Amino acid sequence: MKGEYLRKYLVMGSRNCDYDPLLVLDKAILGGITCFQYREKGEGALKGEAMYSLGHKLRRKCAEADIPFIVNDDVELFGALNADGIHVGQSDQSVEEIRAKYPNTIIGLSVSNRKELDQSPVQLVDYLGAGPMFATTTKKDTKEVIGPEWVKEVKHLYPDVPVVGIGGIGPENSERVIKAGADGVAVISAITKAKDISAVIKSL
Ligand code: 3NM
Repeated sequence: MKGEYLRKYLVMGSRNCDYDPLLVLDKAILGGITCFQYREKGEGALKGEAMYSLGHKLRRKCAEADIPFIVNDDVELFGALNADGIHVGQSDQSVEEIRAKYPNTIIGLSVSNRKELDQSPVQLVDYLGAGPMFATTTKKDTKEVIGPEWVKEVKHLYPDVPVVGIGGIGPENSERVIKAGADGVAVISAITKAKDISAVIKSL
């Protein structure tokens, strides 16, 4: 995966939106996102048929706009939606298993500290998600805030692996993440909760 796809990476599920997620995605695509992750998580998250149905619609919009469509965690959903890639955390299905089954798909892996990085099969992934960069209330079980210095460390150790920062990122602090060496910023609430989604994406 080229690092430039990570530049403005919207992560989103129905729980993150105050109105129709399909409309939010439309606005975000118009605003200039470069990648999308369907992350159907949190209290009241859709399950089963409702999750698949929304996933299909979001997937179609990304395909039409030529934006990579990544699914969070759920390998079955990833397969059913014919997604471009899957993003996993440290305690999800192992990268080795996913790579063995899907040699050519995009795999992203979250790394929140040096210990996690050292135990990760970095050679098998297409990009790393580094976070949380800043405090966030969007995800309840985040690891300790580690800050943009973490991006610098990851890039120093793996200069050729694309890295996207995540966690508490918005227009006011995205520059710090990029200046630390990130290929891009992954954002939920700063985009999904914005009054003017286009303006926020432009200023990221
Ligand atoms: N992963 P917001 S932080 C999904 O640190 C997620 O790995 C994180 O939401 C990590 O942009 C996070 O609203 C939530 O802060 C990001």
